[in-house]
Amino acid sequence: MSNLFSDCKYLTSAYKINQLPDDEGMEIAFAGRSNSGKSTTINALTNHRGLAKVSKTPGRTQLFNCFEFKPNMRLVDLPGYGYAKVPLKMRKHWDKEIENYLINRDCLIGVVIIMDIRHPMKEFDEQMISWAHNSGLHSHVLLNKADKLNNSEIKKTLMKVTREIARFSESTTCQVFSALRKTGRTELSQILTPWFTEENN
Ligand SMILES: Nc1nc2c(ncn2[C@@H]2O[C@H](COP(=O)(O)OP(=O)(O)OP(=O)(O)O)[C@@H](O)[C@H]2O)c(=O)[nH]1
Ligand SMILES: [Mg+2]
Repeated sequence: MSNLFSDCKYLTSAYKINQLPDDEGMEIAFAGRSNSGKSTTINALTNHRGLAKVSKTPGRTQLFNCFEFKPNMRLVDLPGYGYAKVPLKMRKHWDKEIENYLINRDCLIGVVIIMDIRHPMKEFDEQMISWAHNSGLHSHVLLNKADKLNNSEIKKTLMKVTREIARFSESTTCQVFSALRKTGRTELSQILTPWFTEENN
C-alpha cells in the first residue's frame, strides 16, 4: 500500500552532523537502543526492503543515514544507543553526535522512539520521551517485535507502557508494531503524515 513515505530514496550518510544535508525542510529521526529495529522499521514504513541496512549484529548503523521521500522531507536512521560492545571511544563519539544532532538540528520536527516490546522503557527511552516533549517536538513510541509476544502479553505491555509514558509526556503517542510482519504500518504512517503536512509545523 502506498503512503507519503513510499517513494523514498537513500540520500547520504554522515559521520558527523556537519556532514548532514543542509538544515532545511523537515526531518524526523528514528531513535532507540541498538537492535530495537530502527532500520527495519524504516524499510517497513517506506515499503522498501534493503533501503536501510539491517543486521543481526547490534551496532550495525554506525552513521546518520538519511533518506528523502519528498523534496526536503527526510527520515534519519540514527545509530543505536547504548550498545555495550561498541568500543567506548566510538560510543562516546555517537553519544555526543546524537545529542548534538537532537539539540541543534533546526529542521528536526519529531522523533520515533523504537523499543523492543520485550524490553521497553529503558533509561535512554525515558530520556528521549521527556526531552522530545520538553523541546516541543512530535514523538511517537513503537513497541516493536510484537510478533515475539502473544496477544495478552502485548495488551498488558501496551497498557503499562502507555501509563509510564504519561509520566514523562502527555503528547507522546504509542503503538504496537512489528517491522518484520509489517503490523501497525498503516497506523504508523497515519501518525507521521500530519507531522509533515499540518500547517503549524
Ligand atoms: N522478530 C522480529 N525481529 C525484528 C523486528 N524488527 C527488527 N527485527 C530484527 O532485529 C534485528 C535488528 O534490526 P535492525 O533494524 O538492524 O535494528 P537497529 O535498531 O537498526 O539496530 P542498530 O543499527 O544496531 O542500532 C534484525 O535481525 C532484524 O531482522 C520485528 O518486528 N520482529
Ligand atoms: Mg540500524
